[in-house]
Amino acid sequence: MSDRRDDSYTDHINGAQVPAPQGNVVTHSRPGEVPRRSLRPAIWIAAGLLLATLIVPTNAGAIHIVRFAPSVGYAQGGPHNVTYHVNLTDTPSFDPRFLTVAEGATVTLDLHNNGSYSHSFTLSSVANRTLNSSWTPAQLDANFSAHPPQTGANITLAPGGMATVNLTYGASYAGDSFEFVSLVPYQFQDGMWGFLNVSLNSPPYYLSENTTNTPAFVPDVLSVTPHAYPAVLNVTVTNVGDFMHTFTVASQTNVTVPQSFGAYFVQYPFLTNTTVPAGPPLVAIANFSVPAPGIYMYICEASGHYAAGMYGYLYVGVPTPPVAPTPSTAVVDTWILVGSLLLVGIGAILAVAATYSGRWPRSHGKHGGHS
Ligand SMILES: [Cu+2]
Repeated sequence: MSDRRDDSYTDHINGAQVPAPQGNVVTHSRPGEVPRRSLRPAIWIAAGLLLATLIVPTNAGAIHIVRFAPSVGYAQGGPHNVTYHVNLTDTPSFDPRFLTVAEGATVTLDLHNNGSYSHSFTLSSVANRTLNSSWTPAQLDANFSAHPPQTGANITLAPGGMATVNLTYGASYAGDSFEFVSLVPYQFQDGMWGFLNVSLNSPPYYLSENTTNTPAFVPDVLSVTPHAYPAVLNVTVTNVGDFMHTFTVASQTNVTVPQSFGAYFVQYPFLTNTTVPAGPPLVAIANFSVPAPGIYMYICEASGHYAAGMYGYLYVGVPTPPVAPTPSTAVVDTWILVGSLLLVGIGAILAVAATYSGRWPRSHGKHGGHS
């Protein structure tokens, strides 16, 4: 007993050659049989190519990471004590105006009058008392006569003058806030005030930022997860380009700074507005504190830089997004992923189809094979 088709096939090839009828073509296929074998490699190659598109988003991500690496700068814990460089300006203002020191730690205030008028740094010794900005200069003086300023923290600086103040607050002051003002008439009333906050014993957090000629901040996302608030941040900003920039952090959370940021920052004073010099030392330290969790936007105030995309986000106590929030890049990445998923799905369907249409290379011996 044997396969009739094999017998007939053997008989055929061993028999006398018969010329094909005119107009017909002789093949090994039976009438109506589709030469499917030639299609199967095409199906498998197509499926393989489509599955290979899995590599596309991986590569796109790699390019993205290289371009922005590191896309997120994470804070490092630092030493206990903290130093602030506080400018006394003719605005008139203190910059920065919100300072924080942990209980038991020493805060060093490097005061610098970089204006053309005299200013004073006068720190209240009364905790959690906000001075009344509608007071006259005489009423303000009367207040400090009744409640003398913090010892060693009532200093008047001539233009260009500098002074250093060291202060330490014990644990009983944790959570307290002390206002400081300028006693030069009408400067306090015009906005020259700030607050020194005593936080729980949490260290300052150290971050690194760079400014480039693009112009851009690299990274454009900073992340810190403080244990207590307000939290002291110490951001080292390095200028790796040739232009002057500023590292200007908004005080509102979850807000996009408007393009006309000048008016905005008058209404909502920034947490810090640190100049990043174009020449040596090319490094600036931004000391400031953040009062609460949230996303704080930072921008460069140099003309045209913010509009050209020089901004970033400081994530405080909230998780950072998986991709840096650069809108155009995020959209491209999303569509690459969606497109790849579609292609992978098609590839999988083709692979299943190829499985059901038969194995390839096809096993021999069932029919049409040479024994
Ligand atoms: Cu800039």
